[in-house]
Amino acid sequence: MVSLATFTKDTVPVTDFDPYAEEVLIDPYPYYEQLREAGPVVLLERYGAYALGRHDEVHAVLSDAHTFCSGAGVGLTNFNTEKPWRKPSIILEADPPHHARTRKVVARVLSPASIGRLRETFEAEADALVDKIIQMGHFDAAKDFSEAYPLKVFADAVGLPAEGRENLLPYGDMVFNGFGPMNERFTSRLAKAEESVKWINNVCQRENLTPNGLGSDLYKAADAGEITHEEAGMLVRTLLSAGLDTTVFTLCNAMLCFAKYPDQYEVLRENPQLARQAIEEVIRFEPTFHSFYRTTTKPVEVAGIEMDANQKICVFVGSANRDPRRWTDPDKFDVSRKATGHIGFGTGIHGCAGQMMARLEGDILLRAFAKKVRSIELMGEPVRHYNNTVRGFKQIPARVVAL
Ligand code: OVM
Repeated sequence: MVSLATFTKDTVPVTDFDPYAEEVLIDPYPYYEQLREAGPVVLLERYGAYALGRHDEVHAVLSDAHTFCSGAGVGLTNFNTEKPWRKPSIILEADPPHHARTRKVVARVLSPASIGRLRETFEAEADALVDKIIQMGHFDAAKDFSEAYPLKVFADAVGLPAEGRENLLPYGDMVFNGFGPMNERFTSRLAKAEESVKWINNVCQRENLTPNGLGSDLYKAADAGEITHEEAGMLVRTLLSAGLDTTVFTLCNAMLCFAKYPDQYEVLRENPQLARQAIEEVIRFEPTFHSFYRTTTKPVEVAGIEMDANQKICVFVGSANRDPRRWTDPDKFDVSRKATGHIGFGTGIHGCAGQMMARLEGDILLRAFAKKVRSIELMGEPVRHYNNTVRGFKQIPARVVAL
């Protein structure tokens, strides 16, 4: 175990904790507890960044985008002094006032009113996929289920060609590794990324998107003069960066939770209407996103700790979601609890713009599953997917029994 034994220097506890160490990615929660107990603000010595593990401070920092900006990057790399590995996102890595213009367009394209039209198709695809895994009996809950669904329904919704979709997850994997340190996990991914980057950049072009999808909607906002056509392409890149690995891993985490806690699956199966609440609890209990950064724009005090301007702060949403100061029995997976208010989607002006889409996919697929599947059990050890920022699986050997 990485020692979190802390000593005090300039009043801030200092730790050698490495959030990107393999043993932490396997099970971060004992480390998060130590982080939270060490203090509201801790200095990650090896990365020269502050860390927040408690709900209240995480929430406060994410709620103040002027003091804690995103324009210097939301990863460890400080764009004020270091070169980003790709062209910065014009929404994720943008600050007020510019951020509002792109955010407004993306928010509309991903609003409940806009994505409501997808429901029937999403439901039909969910039914078909659940029938398929029931037919299979033994299946891989990662590949055959959690990957298959978003790669079909979300990619179709954006308007992507069927060909080449195998590039989407590797591309996202690189983006999410890129929010961490430039470690081996990131550089090895980058080294073999050329083809995925090329494919992604290509399908962001209007002529390669179907005319009625969400990608095309972004270009229509450009036709209307809200953004430029080049910006529309950049925002399609955002949909493809943020929209696949995240939902895939959330579905993986949901499947694993239900395999591990059959009593909780039973609750859902008896009342499939609980699917939406259950997905919320999955995202609280096993959030896909675990950490990202903000950068101070001026000298500021956080929980009594003075920080200089231009300092990186690592915000541990995975820890905040288990903070006993905020949650009763935080380490209990409980689909009956009201998990809304978790910050698995972040919060504030940069709070996940795709969260309604994520919920739509999760809710529909989980409900279809709960209506047809009596039980799910593991048939072997799940194989974890290691990433600097997001947690999920590449293989979950499982078996389902039909109702
Ligand atoms: C983007 C982007 C990429 C990854 C994640 C994300 C969580 C946004 O390119 O804008 O939001």
